[in-house]
Amino acid sequence: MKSLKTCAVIPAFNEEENIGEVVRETRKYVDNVIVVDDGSTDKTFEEASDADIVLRHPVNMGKGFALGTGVEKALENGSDIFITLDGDNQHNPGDIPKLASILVDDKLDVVFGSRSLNGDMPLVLRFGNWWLCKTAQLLFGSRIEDSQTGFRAFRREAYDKIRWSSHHYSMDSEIVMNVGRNKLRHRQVPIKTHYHCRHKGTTVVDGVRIFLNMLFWRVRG
Ligand SMILES: Nc1nc2c(ncn2[C@@H]2O[C@H](COP(=O)(O)OP(=O)(O)O)[C@@H](O)[C@H]2O)c(=O)[nH]1
Ligand SMILES: [Mg+2]
Repeated sequence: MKSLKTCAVIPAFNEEENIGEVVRETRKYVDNVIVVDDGSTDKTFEEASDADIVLRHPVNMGKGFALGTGVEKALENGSDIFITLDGDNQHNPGDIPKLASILVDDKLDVVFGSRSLNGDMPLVLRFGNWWLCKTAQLLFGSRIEDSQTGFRAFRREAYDKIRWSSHHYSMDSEIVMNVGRNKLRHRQVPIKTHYHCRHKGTTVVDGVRIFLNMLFWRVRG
């Protein structure tokens, strides 16, 4: 991938314990790292300082909004390939070359890092994820096995069709909807995930909200 510029965009909300390591690992695999500190009240901003760019929302806006802020910056920066991954160390940055090279070599629009739904994933997440994937398939024709993954790669040219407007966790399903509706070329690639401390993360209420949003998008057309 000689001439294509790669950029990782990492949303982070109160991730002072994880973001430093995520940034240092991610730097090994991309040209630029952008962190969006989403109104954290801890030392996330300072801990992210090894990134090329650290943006800061004055107040918490939600993961979807934070990723939007980061991708807009990466576009300005002239990046060609965007990789999104979480700032809580759940993803392995070492998987980035795999996602990016499949995207480029197979001339795809999006590559999803797909977590195993029968491995370490806690039961409630596994069921919720399955349910949301089935809903997306029925409503939008998207055949994605892990629609809630935050680890994905896409190319600049596809961003207009992928672009989401959800501020919170529904953004992952909105991308899946956009892939189905716009028939974007995509692939799912297995990735490893760690489920360490789950003091935060998607809840059942988030799952219901995502489901209702999908119904709304379907009706709105
Ligand atoms: N929970 C939460 N995470 C956010 C927010 N803004 C950015 N993030 C980041 O988004 C990523 C995924 O969030 P997380 O809560 O771990 O969700 P999950 O693991 O996908 O269920 C993490 O890197 C968070 O730091 C926000 O408003 N709320
Ligand atoms: Mg998480």
